[in-house]
Amino acid sequence: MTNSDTVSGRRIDKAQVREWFELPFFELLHRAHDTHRRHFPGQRIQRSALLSIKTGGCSEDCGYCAQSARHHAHAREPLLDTQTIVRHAAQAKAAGATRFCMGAAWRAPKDKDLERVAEAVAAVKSLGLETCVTLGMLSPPQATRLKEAGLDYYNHNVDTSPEHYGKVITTHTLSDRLRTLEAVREVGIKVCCGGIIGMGETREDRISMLALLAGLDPQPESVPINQLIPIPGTPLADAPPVDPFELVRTIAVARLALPRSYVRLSAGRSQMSDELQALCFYAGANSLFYGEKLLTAGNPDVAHDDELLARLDLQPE
Ligand code: SAM
Ligand code: DTB
Ligand code: SF4
Repeated sequence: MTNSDTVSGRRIDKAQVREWFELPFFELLHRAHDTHRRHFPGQRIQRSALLSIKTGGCSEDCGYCAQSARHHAHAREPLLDTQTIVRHAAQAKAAGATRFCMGAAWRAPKDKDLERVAEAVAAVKSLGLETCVTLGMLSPPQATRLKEAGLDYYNHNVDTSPEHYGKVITTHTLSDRLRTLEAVREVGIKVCCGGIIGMGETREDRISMLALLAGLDPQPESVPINQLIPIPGTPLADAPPVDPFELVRTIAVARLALPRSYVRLSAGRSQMSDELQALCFYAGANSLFYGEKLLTAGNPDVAHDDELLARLDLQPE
């Protein structure tokens, strides 16, 4: 049975995901790369730009996050105006990004703020960019409003396994997040949903998280795999780093479990060698954040990424 048969033919449960994780490293890489090549052109990579449109002061206590008001405060910046957002989007387009993602540090947006974001989405979309926002929890009418504005993707991560979730975040639950994902799906916005590795979770947690993501029906179109960027002053500042080959395995299993999704090698690339990133691309990662800054933390500079992609003969979408 091929992997795609597995995907269309039966549920991807934890046992299946565990079996993949436990394959010999090169057998796993081989299968993941083969699956990747069956569903995507082998030498293409999608690039998304990211802009923090409202920074810091968030009510939630996510243990990894620089923007929680409960941790040692980071820079705070109120919601940017549409003109400023559009200026950044135009620059990102000129630099080569095809998707523009806007992030806001909210538990959930107020309706008046959502209206301003909807305006910004429509304006960014009119530049010919795909649009994505991540604003926290949404009500069904808010999802409808974003759909009307022309939003393509909503990012809302499950972040970790159901078992580990409560050890990282206590101010909302995984069920809250799943409810927002449903509201977004319901109105026909594409879903970007993934998680973080390196938050003190076990491999069993990573298995459980990937089984959860693979079981979303339909599967998310886009799956960001973030490696924790340890932020001083947050509870996870000293989390033990994950073995880089475990990251590669996680990407490879994500590729097998979600064969048609874009798998984005997201936060943490500044801390990775070029060689490690190349292994991740071979394992099935086919998207990245492009631009010097993520939301508050750094990302490789554009010149370095351009050179890396050229050295690997990867063509930007
Ligand atoms: N407030 C919204 C939310 O929680 O969905 C949107 C912004 S939040 C910063 C978006 C995602 O960024 C989180 O779900 C998490 O996966 C990722 N993230 C945040 N801080 C991170 C860090 N220090 N290292 C890695 N990923 C991080
Ligand atoms: C996602 O999964 N990763 C991005 C995006 N969605 C919004 C955010 C990464 C944030 C990294 C830490 C920071 O910049 O503060
Ligand atoms: Fe707030 Fe999102 Fe950061 Fe959690 S991850 S503290 S909800 S900005």
